[in-house]
Amino acid sequence: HHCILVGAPVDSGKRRAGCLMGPDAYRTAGLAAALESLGHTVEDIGNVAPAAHRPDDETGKLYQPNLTRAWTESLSEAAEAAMAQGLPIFMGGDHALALGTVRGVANHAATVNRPQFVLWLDAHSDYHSLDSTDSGNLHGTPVRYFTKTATFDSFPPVPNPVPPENVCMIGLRSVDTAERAAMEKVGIRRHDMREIDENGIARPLTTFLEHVAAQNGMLHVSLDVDFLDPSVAPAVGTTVPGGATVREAHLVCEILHDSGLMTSMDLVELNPFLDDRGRTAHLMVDLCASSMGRRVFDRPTRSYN
Ligand code: DIR
Ligand code: MN
Ligand code: MN
Ligand code: MN
Repeated sequence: HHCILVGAPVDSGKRRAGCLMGPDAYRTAGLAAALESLGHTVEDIGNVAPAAHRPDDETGKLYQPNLTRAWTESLSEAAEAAMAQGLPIFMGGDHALALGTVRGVANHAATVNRPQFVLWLDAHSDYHSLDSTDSGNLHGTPVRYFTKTATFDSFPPVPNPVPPENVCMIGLRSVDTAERAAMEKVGIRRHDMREIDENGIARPLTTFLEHVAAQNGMLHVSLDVDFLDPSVAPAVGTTVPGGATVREAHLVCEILHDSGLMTSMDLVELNPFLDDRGRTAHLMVDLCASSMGRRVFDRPTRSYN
């Protein structure tokens, strides 16, 4: 693959600062070299900047809506452009960046007449509307936005929404009441940690991937640091106990690679200010490497039946 590293130092999606340092933490942790060692070509295009915008004030319930809108505009453009050149990896930045990246990759998918799918690896469902959010933090809203299942006032319109049936969430363990009620009305594939405990993590993923493959879909993977258990990934502002283990996360990424379906990826919510000697940044780089082909041994290409 030709991997395009896109820095997205979005820090406006929630109040605790630090995600702006994410792109440089991934660079420092060796993301480009890890991908090159797997035989990919890598191009780091530097950091995207937010579009021109009016400064935010402290009125209103939403936190920094003007800045987040500006990021949505510039990242959507950058994502659509990068899709035409290779496989973009968006180095976040908090999860508000996905308002832009998913809007952009879905626009690209429409130009090549293929359906867009999204795998959301997160403790949270990020399915708030501008009305339902209690926190006012826009990192809790991208899935609602790119599925166009609510109106988002003065945000850029979504010309190519991702159908809710094309979204699969794995790792859920913190879903707000309003999100849960809204999700029950649509066909998002949602897999909470209890299901993973009972059945393993491979089953819901492979079922979803078969669905993506059957439709010749494009697949965007959005990996939130808090998908992982905080004991192995402490560098995130919204830790939730009971997350994926290191091996569960690698298995997801290894299966993704073997599927050959992933066409773009977000690495989000890393807050290097909260890290422990870079261990979370390194784990995220290792997971990205697994999703791009790193393995211990090759697997047999045939099945055993
Ligand atoms: C939380 C979102 N449900 C909120 N938390 C997230 O603020 O609405 N953390 N997305 O990563
Ligand atoms: Mn998230
Ligand atoms: Mn989260
Ligand atoms: Mn490959």
